[in-house]
Amino acid sequence: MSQFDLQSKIPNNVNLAADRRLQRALEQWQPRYLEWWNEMGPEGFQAKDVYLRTAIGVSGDDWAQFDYVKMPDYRWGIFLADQVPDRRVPFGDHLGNPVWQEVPGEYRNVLRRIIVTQGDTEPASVEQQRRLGQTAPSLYDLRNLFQVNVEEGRHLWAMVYLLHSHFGAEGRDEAEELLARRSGDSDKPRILDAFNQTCDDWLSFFCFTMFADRDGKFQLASLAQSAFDPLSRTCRFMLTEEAHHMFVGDTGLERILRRSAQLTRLDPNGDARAQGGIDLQTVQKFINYWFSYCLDLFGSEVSSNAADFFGAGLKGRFDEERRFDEHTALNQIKTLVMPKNGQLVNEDIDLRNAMNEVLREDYIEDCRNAIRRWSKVVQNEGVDFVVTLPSGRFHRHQGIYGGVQFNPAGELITADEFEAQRTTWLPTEADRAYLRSIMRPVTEHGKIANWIAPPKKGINNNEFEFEYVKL
Ligand code: BYC
Ligand code: FE
Ligand code: FE
Repeated sequence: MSQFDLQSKIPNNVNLAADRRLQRALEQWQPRYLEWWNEMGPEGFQAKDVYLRTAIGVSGDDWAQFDYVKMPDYRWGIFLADQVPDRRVPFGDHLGNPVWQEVPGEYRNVLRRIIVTQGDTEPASVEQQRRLGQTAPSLYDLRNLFQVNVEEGRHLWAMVYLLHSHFGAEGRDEAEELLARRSGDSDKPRILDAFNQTCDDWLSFFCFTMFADRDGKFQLASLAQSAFDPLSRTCRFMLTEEAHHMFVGDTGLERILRRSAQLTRLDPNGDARAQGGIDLQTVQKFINYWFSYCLDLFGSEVSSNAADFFGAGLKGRFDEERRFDEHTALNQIKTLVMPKNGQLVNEDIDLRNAMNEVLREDYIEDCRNAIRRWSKVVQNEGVDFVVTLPSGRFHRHQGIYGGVQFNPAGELITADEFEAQRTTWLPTEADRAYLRSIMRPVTEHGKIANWIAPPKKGINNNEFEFEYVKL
């Protein structure tokens, strides 16, 4: 078991005190991180006491403690899951060899890129969500937003630790750049498209934590398989925190859908907007939008990068060790549906080259489970509406379907046909303006905005009425 040092400047379980140079470098990065947090973190509420969980361990039920904390005082730390004794490379060309504690020279550049790409998403999400505190539907939701935000900040620390400890001067430069890029900025945007999209209303926030944080689950799980053991261990612990982020998104959307169904029933014309709520079709449009942007995060369906990552043992499949018997993925094929000359044709691809698609399919299946549950919630409220997940081809900007138009059922259509339907399939400026108009902050204990149902229970065995944020 690793030793926990929770008292020093940077809480950690990596024995930072024993490596003075690394400690000093990270302690120099720390004030710049705090500057970034103050400038780009949550707008307002920074001086308020928020009921937050903080990591104090990496395993068991008591890995976190709950207490009132002012966000800038949050104890952002470096925590790796415990080392697995005699761990072996679980897949790829180095299958069965001991895992690496240091970065092999030949993989230095690709590993750095993987870590930087992952690291970049963490502060990006905080930037995207920074204004949401102003319109939270309840203190419970406000607290959950801030919980997600501080933990995404910690995920940045997790990646910066790897950059500082294993990539020398280049790693330190990358760590600076992670604080310099800005979500949505035209000069210095974040690396991936989904993390440059506006997330200024709570329907978007719940879609984001449902679909983008769930992408995080799959990306982190595939990196948790990595032969580079420090990356594996840090991702394993990040997954522990990730569960709550997805819970916020999944239950947030479920609560909106329940309330939307109730208001649809209540209104004589079945118009939830007339009752100050969100109509089900609008929820569907936001699901379509965020789901499709998150599918792009998995990369090209056919990708030699993905094949190289797998062969090198850097990035595995989801739950590689448990779910597969064969771990080289050699001499196997995957059939993909390809758009060719205005038609869809099946094409066999070498499995390693299709690894992005393999991971994406597992992700889609995970999303589908939630969608089925939500439809039941709506129907149990007596409204005949089925929430659907659009086809993985719909509204894509990357990969083989990028730049080709499909309807939500996944059928090829022309660009004109797509444009004619755009406003029925995807959020419009008017939809966004409507959401802004109904999203007024609710800050009384136990009260909740009209457009969302209360949660079934509160946080850490507290009531929904608990004072989650002291205003
Ligand atoms: N946006 O051939 P391709 C999380 C670029 S969520 C912009 O497909 P490959 C979190 C690509 O960079 C987890 N650009 O290559 C959640 C490349 O450009 P260059 C976050 C894109 O290697 C919530 C070119 O297109 N991480 O942690 O197969 C809150 C060709 O790409 C995009 C990930 O999801 C895009 N979507 O795929 C907080 C990343 N897609 O280099 C945190 C996982 C492609 O030719 N995926 N491009 O100029 C990867 O890291 C993949 O390697 C890439 C590329 C998607 C980056
Ligand atoms: Fe994260
Ligand atoms: Fe997350």
